[in-house]
Amino acid sequence: MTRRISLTQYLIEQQRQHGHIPQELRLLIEVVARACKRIAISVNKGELGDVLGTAGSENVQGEVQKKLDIIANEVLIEANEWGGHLAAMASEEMEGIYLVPNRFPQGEYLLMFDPLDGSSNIDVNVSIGTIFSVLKKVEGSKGVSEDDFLQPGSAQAAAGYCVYGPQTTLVLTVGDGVAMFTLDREQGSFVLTHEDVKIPEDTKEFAINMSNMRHWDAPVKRYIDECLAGEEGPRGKNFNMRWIASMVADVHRILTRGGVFMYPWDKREPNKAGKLRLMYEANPMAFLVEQAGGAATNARERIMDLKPGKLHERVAVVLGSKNEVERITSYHLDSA
Ligand code: AHM
Ligand code: MG
Repeated sequence: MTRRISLTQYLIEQQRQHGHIPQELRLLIEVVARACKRIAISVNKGELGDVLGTAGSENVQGEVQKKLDIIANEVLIEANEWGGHLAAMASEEMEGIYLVPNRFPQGEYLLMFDPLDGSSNIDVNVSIGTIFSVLKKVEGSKGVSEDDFLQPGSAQAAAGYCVYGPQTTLVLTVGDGVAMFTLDREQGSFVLTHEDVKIPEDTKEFAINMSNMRHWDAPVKRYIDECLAGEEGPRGKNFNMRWIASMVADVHRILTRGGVFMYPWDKREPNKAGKLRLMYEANPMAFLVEQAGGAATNARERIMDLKPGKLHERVAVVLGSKNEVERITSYHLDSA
């Protein structure tokens, strides 16, 4: 059985014994976790807390903002701005970067987040989550600008998500494997429930929004057709499909029992980008999935090798069980 230690104890072990994280990073992760607890409280109140529905505004990508998108964004900023560990933050819900106000001490880290992922599921009581990624400011750079954020995912110091589902679970990597912590509501603390999470290399389960099939590129169609052909087809086995439409929940299932998740580029998008955001969604999930022995590509290249060109960059995403991701990637490379 997994040792039932708190998130704090886990992080202190990472700091002391393994030397993986400096104290500032440990404290920063604790603050993010505290913010997630506050967001979980709002999510759980739902209609009773008057937090459901739209806020009557749009974010930088022209998407309608939900009340909870805005609440979660504010909670994360308020919790993190005064701690002294951060230089700046960036969020899917804000156009530019958020500089730590001068009245607070400045740190070396940069925090990025999708405050509430799976917005379309908020009002229907289906799992949603917060995704976060931590970078370190490039050494020697004075002040902080958007350029400081444009580092490849391989530079992440930590990444994780908190899924608000039947349980509230925080999933974290600091580059030493993946650990899961379940929120104990009586105690108010995250408790370690899975250590050294591993994604099986093979799977019989895929996740994709099938309603986009008519827009797909040929290699995506080939892969899914082969899965759907079942035992009689070239794969010689039957596949199951799941699509929650909350990346956090789909990735959580994959970290728990394997599978492959795809949000590929499709023909509606002229510049070959996908729907999901590189900095707030793809990079942190790719870091977690790789740390659990899986793989993550944009259907051609490793996601964590991509050099971002802008903060809100979008990217195609294929991640999960290693052999399946490699197969989908090779179908794309063969067709090029
Ligand atoms: P969001 O960050 O605005 O919620 O959008 C991202 C979400 C992902 O969680 C999910 O995988 C995808 O969008 C679902 O998209 P679709 O509704 O096209 O199936
Ligand atoms: Mg999202």
